[in-house]
Amino acid sequence: MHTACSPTACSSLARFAFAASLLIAPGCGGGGPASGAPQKGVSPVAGDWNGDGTDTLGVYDPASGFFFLRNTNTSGQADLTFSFGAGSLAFLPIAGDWDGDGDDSLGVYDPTNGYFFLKNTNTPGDADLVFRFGGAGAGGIPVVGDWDGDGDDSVGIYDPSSGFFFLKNSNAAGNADLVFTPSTGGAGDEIGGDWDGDGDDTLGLYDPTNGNVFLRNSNSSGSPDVTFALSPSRTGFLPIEGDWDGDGDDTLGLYDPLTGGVFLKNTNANGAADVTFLFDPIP
Ligand SMILES: [Ca+2]
Ligand SMILES: [Ca+2]
Ligand SMILES: [Ca+2]
Ligand SMILES: [Ca+2]
Repeated sequence: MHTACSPTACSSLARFAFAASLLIAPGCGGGGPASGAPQKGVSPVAGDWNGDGTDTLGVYDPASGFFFLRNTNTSGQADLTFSFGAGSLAFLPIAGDWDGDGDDSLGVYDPTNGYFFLKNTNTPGDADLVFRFGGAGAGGIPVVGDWDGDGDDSVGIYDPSSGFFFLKNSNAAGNADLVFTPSTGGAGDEIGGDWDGDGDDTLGLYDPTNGNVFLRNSNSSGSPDVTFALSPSRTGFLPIEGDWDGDGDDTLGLYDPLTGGVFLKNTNANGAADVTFLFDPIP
């Protein structure tokens, strides 16, 4: 669950037919929300910020390093606004339940050196966890999920240069716990979530050129278990995933960073969005 994609990061594409949830966006911390100027290069993140069992949207603004989180999937202003730690325009935002206490919080990944900066609370301050792990080199794309189904989310990296996923079951330095590459070809944005509601998160892929989604229910090489077309798919729309209706499985959605349009689907199947609203927290 929990992912975000920036137009730049996500376009660095993955080559395979399924993928995972990832997040991506440049960012960095600063004094306060930037004002004026166009700031539509924002990236969506999704998570259960208040621990009530449903995932909702957030937006990360790379220009200011601020996160804007909303606790309901409805139009309106952000319920939480903050930045944390030092930042860099290269940073990519991620979200997950790092400490397994039931709520999701934020993090950023620095693709230039492989370091993760994770925060256990959605508040300003220094990161609670800072580490990098062996396996993937620089230039990776972060993914997040509860790969082992033990109740906490941990990170992973997709290495576009090799096509391998490196997943870690703990948010700490060390070697990757799972290393594999998808067996099928394709390009798109990696996503991750608990597609089948069995308690563990697995990978998937969204192809922004046609809206096709490829989901895999196990973290291993192989063909996708579920394929469908997400709509309305348009150029520039970014995939998000989460448990929008709190029924225990993660499903897909799309965010339009230009208008703040949100389109959420409650099933991983063809068809129109079940929930649509606007979340455009940056004037
Ligand atoms: Ca929630
Ligand atoms: Ca938590
Ligand atoms: Ca876990
Ligand atoms: Ca699962």
